[in-house]
Amino acid sequence: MHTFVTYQLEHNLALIGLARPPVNALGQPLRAALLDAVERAAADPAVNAIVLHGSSGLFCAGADISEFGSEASFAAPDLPGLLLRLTQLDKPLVAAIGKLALGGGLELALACGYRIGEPGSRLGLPEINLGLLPGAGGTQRLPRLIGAKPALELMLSGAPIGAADALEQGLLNRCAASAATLLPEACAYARELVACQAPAQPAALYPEPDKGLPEDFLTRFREDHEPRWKSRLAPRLVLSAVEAACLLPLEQGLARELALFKQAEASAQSEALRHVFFAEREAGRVPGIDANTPLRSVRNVAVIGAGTMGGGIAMNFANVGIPVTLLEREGEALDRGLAQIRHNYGISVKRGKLSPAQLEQRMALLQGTLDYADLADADLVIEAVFEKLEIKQAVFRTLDNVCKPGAILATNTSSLDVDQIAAVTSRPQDVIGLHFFSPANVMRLLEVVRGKLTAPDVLATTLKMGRTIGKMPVVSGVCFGFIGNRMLEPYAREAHRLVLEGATPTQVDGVLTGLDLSMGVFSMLDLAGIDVNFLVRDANRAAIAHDPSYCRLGDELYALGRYGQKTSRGFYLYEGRNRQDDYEVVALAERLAGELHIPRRPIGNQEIHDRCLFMLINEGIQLLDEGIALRASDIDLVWLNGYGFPGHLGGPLYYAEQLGLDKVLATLNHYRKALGDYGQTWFTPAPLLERLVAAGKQRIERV
Ligand code: 3H9
Repeated sequence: MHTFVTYQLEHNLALIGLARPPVNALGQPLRAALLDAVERAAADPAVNAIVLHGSSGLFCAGADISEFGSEASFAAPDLPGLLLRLTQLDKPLVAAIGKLALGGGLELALACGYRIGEPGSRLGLPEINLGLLPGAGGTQRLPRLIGAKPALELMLSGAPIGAADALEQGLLNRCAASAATLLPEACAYARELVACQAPAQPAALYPEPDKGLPEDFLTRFREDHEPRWKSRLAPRLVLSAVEAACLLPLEQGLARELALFKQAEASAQSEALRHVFFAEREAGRVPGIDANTPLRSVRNVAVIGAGTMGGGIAMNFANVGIPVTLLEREGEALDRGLAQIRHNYGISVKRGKLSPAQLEQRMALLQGTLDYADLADADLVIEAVFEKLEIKQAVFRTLDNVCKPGAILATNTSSLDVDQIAAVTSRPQDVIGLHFFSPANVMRLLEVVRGKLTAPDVLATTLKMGRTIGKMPVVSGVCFGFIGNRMLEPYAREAHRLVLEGATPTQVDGVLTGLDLSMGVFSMLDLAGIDVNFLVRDANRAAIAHDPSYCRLGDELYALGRYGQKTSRGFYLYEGRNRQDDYEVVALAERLAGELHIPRRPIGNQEIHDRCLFMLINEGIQLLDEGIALRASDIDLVWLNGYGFPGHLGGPLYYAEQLGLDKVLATLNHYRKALGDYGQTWFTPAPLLERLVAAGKQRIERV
């Protein structure tokens, strides 16, 4: 039988070790075992103090996320009650924080009177990423320990801090010399506390957490931050809880926190974000590879093309200490590329995110070259040249000649056929697509495109590499545009068409940003470049030629040289970063509608929502049916991490499930009829959607 905790008595100290791999999530079984162990120590007169630690070194990653939304979440002993009990013991408790104390794990440490970390410890309250707030005393005890402002920042950012910061902020009392000495140092600390008769719970350092802050601090804070929160609930609840910490006695504050937590836990937003949490872990499980798949070693990387994309890709590797050879055709372009990278790092230095020394270290990892021969030793080569099949094939022929056997040859194509690129080499098993999103040093999504012949170890290696450089890798099969851009096509097509029918770009974008997407279609196209979008569309012209209205507005803007932000004109007019509507675009839409015999009419927001979003969803379901995406949640991850879909809606396919698949299907069928020939052409429901609805399924899966 599993015991979930270890218990040792050592010279009047009780050592209680959390032992629930992999991360000591505080699910009901661990809570019960911990309470038993603590009561045993409390009742034993031979015990003077308690040291709480993670028996395998890692302290605790918080509440068990899989329990949320079920009865187990607050099954006895519940976490707030358990932690309250810890604060009532009359023996000092020392939390020995190895590696991680996150969420409920940090709250557990806060309920202990004393905390010691090690140099590698990371402490944080990431509940906000799950649409939650700390619900086991964190919102009340942390402000009383470090003050309202830093506590609020920790809770709202959700990002963990390191041991040095935690020590400085007063979150840790001490830091051990190393992870190996953490436990003995924690025991020595406990003995000192006993020797000096320290109280089991030291007095709060900030009994009034907002003391010293301006009187209207919280009101101003809310006003300043609310616009960025859009419709997110959790940050507002965090703020309410901290308000309670400032206004109410601890006991009442804890009760208020609990009520707020339960509200968050029951919210659709939190449920969606929990879906995202598990989707991210699931994405790593790929048929054909597992923990036993051997990995190729990637000690150095080469990137071909020092433009915006190539430069951004190269930065990802330099950021984690991997040397990169950057290849360009001409010295001037190479110099420009390297200067741009230095400029980008310079911005991070200005923002205090990087030290000047770190900038130099990273630049030193980047080696420019004009000679393919310098790529002979690269373990991984990523091509980021112009998006044209013949050009990319030529690059791969050269790579085939110069690269060492076993090197992974990757293309950053956003839409071309990876198999056709692989086919020009003598080693298609080593070829894979690595589709980074612009700006490549910032965007988290990495589509890993598995070709027909891509070897399992190449896939496994690139997936791992993707995580190492901080990306969210999602596997896609080969098709035009892969997962993300293929779904973008019908979504953008519908947006274009709606403007011909009578909507305006602002109206369409407003509906989408109203849903909390980070950008509307037209702002996104203006940013990405109408020319870029045109060229991608043009490469696939045969598939759309039968619809003369297809993205016609975009084609015309391209012909006018209105490429978007870079030319200060696109779907909108730009003055610096300011965006305005342009009556010329509306006039153009009117003219095109006339030529194409498209009747213009007022378009309602619901219609914009349904036509854009349901087209996106329909294409996603079709991709799943074709096996291009492995699972619905992978598709969600692509749109969440690459296209600004809001996490609290869980991704487009999760969103469809919440709306009801029958509703999505009925709406598609409605427009199929209502929009005449156009509807007949484009509004065919994906057969999988029809099968799912016919089978009464609520979840999107392959059936
Ligand atoms: C909370 O605490 C609420 C309280 O305030 C109030 C309560 C009343 N629960 O990510 P990995 C699993 S909210 C359940 O692949 P890594 C994970 O699913 C919680 N399971 O490894 C995976 O399982 P599998 C606040 C969890 O090394 C395995 O562990 N805490 C939990 O890259 C390995 O995870 C958080 O939000 C959990 N809490 O990263 C922390 N954590 O192998 C969330 C992990 O079957 N967790 N698992 O797929 C993390 O950020 C990362 O998992 C962590 C490890 C950094 C810990």
